Amino acid sequence: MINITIDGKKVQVPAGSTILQAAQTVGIHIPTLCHLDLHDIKMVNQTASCRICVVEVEGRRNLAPACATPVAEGMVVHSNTLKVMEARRTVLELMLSDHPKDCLTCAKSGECELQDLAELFNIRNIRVSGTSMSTYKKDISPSIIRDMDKCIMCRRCETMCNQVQTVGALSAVNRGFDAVVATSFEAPLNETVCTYCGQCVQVCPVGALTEHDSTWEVVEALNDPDKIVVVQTAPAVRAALGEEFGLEPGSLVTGQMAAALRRLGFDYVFDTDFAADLTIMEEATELVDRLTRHLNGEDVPLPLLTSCCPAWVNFIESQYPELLDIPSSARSPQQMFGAIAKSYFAEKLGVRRDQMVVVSVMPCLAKKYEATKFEDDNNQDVDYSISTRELANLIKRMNMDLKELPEEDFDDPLGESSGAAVIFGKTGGVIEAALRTAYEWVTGETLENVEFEDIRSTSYGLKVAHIKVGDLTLNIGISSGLGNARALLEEIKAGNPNNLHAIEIMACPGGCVNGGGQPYAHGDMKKIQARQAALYREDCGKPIRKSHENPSIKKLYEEYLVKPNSEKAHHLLHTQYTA
Ligand code: HC0
Ligand code: SF4
Repeated sequence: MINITIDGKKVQVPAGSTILQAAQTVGIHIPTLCHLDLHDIKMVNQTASCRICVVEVEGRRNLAPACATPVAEGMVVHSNTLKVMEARRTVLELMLSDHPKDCLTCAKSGECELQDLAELFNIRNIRVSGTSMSTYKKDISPSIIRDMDKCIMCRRCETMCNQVQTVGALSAVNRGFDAVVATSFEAPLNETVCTYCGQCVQVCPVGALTEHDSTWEVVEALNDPDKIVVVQTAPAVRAALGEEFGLEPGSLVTGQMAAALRRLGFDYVFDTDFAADLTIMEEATELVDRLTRHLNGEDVPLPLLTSCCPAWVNFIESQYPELLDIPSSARSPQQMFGAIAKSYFAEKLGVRRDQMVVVSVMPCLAKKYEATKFEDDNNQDVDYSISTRELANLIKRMNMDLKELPEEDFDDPLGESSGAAVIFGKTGGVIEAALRTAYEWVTGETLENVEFEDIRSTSYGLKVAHIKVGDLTLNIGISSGLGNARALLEEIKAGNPNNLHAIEIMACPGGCVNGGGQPYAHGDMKKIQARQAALYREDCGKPIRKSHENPSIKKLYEEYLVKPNSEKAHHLLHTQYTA
């Protein structure tokens, strides 16, 4: 261990630690902009480029960046001298000299780490002048908006995209004031391998990367007397929306959220969880069918890969076109919901599909792109997908405080769901939900304990579990984060040595609770764990915890779809993948 002193406090840390890490162990806050250490998901952005974290080290002439300076025995550090404060202030002024001054209208206003520091250092004018502002064209994709004039070259997005997600859509180019993180050949994002996972948006400290907001379009639809506006809410939203209203991470606000949506003017407040149960009916049927044929000696594609995460689907389509026969053909719950709302439910109401507007509230930015892919008669199944952050903003805009609202229920019939559906929002949840159903279908027995502890995990890596289903042992893979997905796909290409039968993949580390559209976690992975625990609590409290026992789902098959994988179900609920 190494002993040092920071601001008069004695600190003992392992050799190899940085001054920043040492300071954190004794609660001394040294500000950073570029630095981000998410060691839980193996992301360390240590570019030491912003120089906000400089400190004085006795015996050294120059200030040292705390994030990149290793501790040494007997080192004496000062983090709050006048020299340090002046240096930080000058760095901030230099950054602001090449930064647009449109904070009033910036999508990140109030959440911007650069704005927070400018406020903290009381910067009221910028003494640095004579520099020319860079001017980049805004890149507007269905999911993400890149405004590179705001890029401060922290390179967190690049590290996230390359190191954690292994997509490689972003890298730093140019020098000096023109330095920026760009796509190859500066192509628009929608012409690159970007999956729209939105993890770069989650870690961007400024307004360079933000979601493509659709809240005004939703408000216009709500105000159109000729439209029936239906909303669905994803599992993970209820576990994070409260954070935007000052509630503790992990607070469940399912009932208040339904009340808020009703007061916003939605005609029907439904739940994506209903469609998650529907997904299990289709996906578990496919799993049982493939397993049965495999056991009968047929050559069937295994392992079955879950297909409900759109960023993951984008990833396999662009990076592993040779494996496109193995994902389940089931569409995601968001899309199953849209298709059923605009057919079954529209028919019940006696309206045409183009008289109905379907809005989804998702923790995810890739869902915005996914919504553009599915349509009938030139009319999208899901018209608008907004993020948890956008919903919070809408609720605040309408002068409501979520905390003050009563708890209300979803509407029928697309609002009823099981506990299996709500855990979709956490890594491992989809496969656990599928197992609850597949177990009973394969064995014909009642599954007494529905909680598959062996496949649950709070870590963000790969997990392989072996589950007994009657005489069968199912080998299950679970992965969140696209880097982990890549590792599993490479294993499959190498001949599937672990003989995996089914794999769940979610693009965001930890699952949808950590989606690109969730309240900014600012690197606090404890928040993600609290949101995960909240979904398990909601599952525990549900009277029905298996998808195939959901009465509204049973009725949907009786009245409309006939049975899982029927011709009608196939037309409305399944898809084909394209490279
Ligand atoms: Fe998810 Fe979903 S669980 S992808 O993470 O399957 O976004 O929450 O809505 O569609 O249900 C996100 C979350 C969903 C879908 C569901 C799935
Ligand atoms: Fe990379 Fe995901 Fe950002 Fe696209 S959305 S650039 S894949 S991190």
